[in-house]
Amino acid sequence: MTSKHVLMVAAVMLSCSGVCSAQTLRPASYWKCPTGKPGPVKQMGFNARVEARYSLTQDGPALPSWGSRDDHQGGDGYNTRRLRASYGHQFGEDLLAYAHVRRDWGMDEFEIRDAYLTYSGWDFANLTAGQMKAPFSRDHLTSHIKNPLAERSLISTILAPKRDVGLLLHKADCTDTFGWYAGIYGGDGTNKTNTHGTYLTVLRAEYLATPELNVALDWAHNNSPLNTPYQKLLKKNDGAYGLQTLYDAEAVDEDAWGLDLSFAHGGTRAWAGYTRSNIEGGGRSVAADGWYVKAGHHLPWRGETNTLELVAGYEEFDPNTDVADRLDARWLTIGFNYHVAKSNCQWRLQYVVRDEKQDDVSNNTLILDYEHTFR
Ligand SMILES: [Ca+2]
Ligand SMILES: [Ca+2]
Repeated sequence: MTSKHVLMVAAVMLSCSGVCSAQTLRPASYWKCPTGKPGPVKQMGFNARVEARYSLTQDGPALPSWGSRDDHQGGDGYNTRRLRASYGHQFGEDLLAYAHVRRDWGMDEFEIRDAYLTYSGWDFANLTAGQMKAPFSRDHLTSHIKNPLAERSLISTILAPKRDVGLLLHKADCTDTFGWYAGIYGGDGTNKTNTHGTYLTVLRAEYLATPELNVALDWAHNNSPLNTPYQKLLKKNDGAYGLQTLYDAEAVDEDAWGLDLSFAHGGTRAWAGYTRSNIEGGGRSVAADGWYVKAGHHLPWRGETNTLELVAGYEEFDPNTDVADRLDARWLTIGFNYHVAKSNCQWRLQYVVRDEKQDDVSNNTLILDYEHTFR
């Protein structure tokens, strides 16, 4: 941790103010709700976000690599994990432009995350074009700072499609009871052009059953061989299951489906999700799946209910259902979040007990995390 890091984090902490945003039931906000309407609000103007983290992971032999940066391969200890900036601008009634860049831990320069335009002049749907999050998995679609846990679930980081370049039709605004998203992308991932004539297709439907309960169903198909999160997992773990040769041969189809829900009542919130993916190529077929539940409860303190939140989560992830190995993960997280200014400025102290179905290794992690959005 350099003196520059210390100064930067100290400056950010001192600027922590009472600014906050409402918790959303609908995770993906590609559009701005009219003033006064509840729901996802795409923040206009300039925003910046910093996440600073200290993590300590047990260093057992043959650690599975999840690429989380919290293990020794990822360089645990202190890191400035997220350094983000975004700018949103609304042109008149029906056009919104949004851009989001990052210079996270280990990066030498800024990288484009989102760059898109949304047109809302039609009644039947809005159209978003550019680079954006593919609409799959609540856990992936919700900004990290609004996640109860310091880590997103493994199914959302490994099985869900990520940011991509393409077109998205969506009708899931604000208080719509039913919401839907239909997107087509190059499938090659962030800042990649489609060079293979292959595509990622994603569908998502959401239902606001009550103002407190949102359930959703996802489906995706990707026949691009480049840069999928599952392929990255194989690479990090020495080409597990022999599938890397299929990816290298550019002949792999990935299908995924999932469901998720979120519930919020008073000071309590709970999320749950399941995803299953099938990978096919070269006459081989592999299934991967997993699920998670996580919850938080705000403890009242001096008349405030948003200060201290106890959190817990459990997840299972199986990257190959035919094989029992050290990549079969069962993780239990417990800890608390201290909300200085609701979810826009918070501390997290969490302990992750990482159990492997086979050949358990010592790899539990302690995380102290500080995250701040300012605008
Ligand atoms: Ca397995
Ligand atoms: Ca373990």
